[in-house]
Amino acid sequence: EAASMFNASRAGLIIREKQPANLEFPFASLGPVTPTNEFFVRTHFPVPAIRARDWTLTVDGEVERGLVLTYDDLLRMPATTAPVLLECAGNGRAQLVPKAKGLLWDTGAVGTAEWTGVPLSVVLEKAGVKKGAVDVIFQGADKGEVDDPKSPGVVHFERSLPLAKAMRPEVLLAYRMNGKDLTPDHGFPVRAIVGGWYGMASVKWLTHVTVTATPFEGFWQSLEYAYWKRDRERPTLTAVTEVQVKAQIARPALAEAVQAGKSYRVFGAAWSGESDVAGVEVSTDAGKTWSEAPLLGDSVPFAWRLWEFPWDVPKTTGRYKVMARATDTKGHTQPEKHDSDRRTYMINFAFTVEVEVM
Ligand code: MTE
Ligand code: MO
Repeated sequence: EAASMFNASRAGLIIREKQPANLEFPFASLGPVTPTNEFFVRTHFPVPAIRARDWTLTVDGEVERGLVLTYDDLLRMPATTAPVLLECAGNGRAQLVPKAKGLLWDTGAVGTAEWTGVPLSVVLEKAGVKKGAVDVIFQGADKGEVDDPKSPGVVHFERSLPLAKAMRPEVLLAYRMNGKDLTPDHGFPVRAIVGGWYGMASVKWLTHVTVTATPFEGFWQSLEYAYWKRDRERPTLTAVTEVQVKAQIARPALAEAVQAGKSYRVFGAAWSGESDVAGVEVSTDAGKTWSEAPLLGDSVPFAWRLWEFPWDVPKTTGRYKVMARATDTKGHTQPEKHDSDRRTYMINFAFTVEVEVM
């Protein structure tokens, strides 16, 4: 099982950790949809081996009718297919100064795939959510030892959504990725897909959906994947949720040689969790001046938007610093620096790509 993850089809991915598998997409290969064998993999524990015929999804807690769904039950329910972006909350961590702890993702812990699944709302409506319910917890089959002062020992990977988000159409119980059954490392047989939120919300190998009357405070949202939110200057660790606005450059790649005096097509993607990208700007002089970069195609909610910028490369050779920054339709734009209250998550300051004009 584990060995199969390192076969030839994985040759295109950058290995950040072998066991458990943490693999990064080479962002220079950017396209509209990320092929499954190039899609980044983020796992905290060994991949659980689950056969579709043995799998069940238990829906319990604050519901009128508890449910136990089989894989076939789920496949018979109304499904939707949509491209949705997943970005790990730690994407870009390698760009932090001083050097951060944790997996040092560069720019490739992000991808957009086409997911097929049943809206969670369909299943919750079938179960009948009781009045007073506030949270919906997703539990994955994978588990392991964590360093949690509140509940030391073995825990499952678990995350919750507030009920209002759980009922949104962009929250799916997904069983297909890019038109095929999920692969083991992407959550076979069924995972959550939470459009607009960082990847940790999209729980893989999903086996339990529990509705609760009190806010969930599991390890993966009160200690990990949590940031310091200041309320009248008093910081509290708060769960990371919505994806922050960001543009990333695919080409030129770091240290790429660019021809002097010619035109070069700077190319990248931009996204923002629950809103659309309004515009992208590019700077080729380390952020002194910025120009609008045309957006390509149409805006698709919860997916990324590709953009390009025709750069008239100067005749003067030397090092140039290329940057991109996006603004979303809510008016948010990327910051210049990382806010340390975010710890090593939600890293969306505008990165610099140094290129050699020659
Ligand atoms: N679900 C389970 N059960 N276990 C995990 O370790 N990792 C999460 C999320 N779902 C994880 C999980 C994190 S942090 C991310 S970024 C995404 O899965 C990555 O999804 P992918 O591996 O399909 O790219
Ligand atoms: Mo993640």
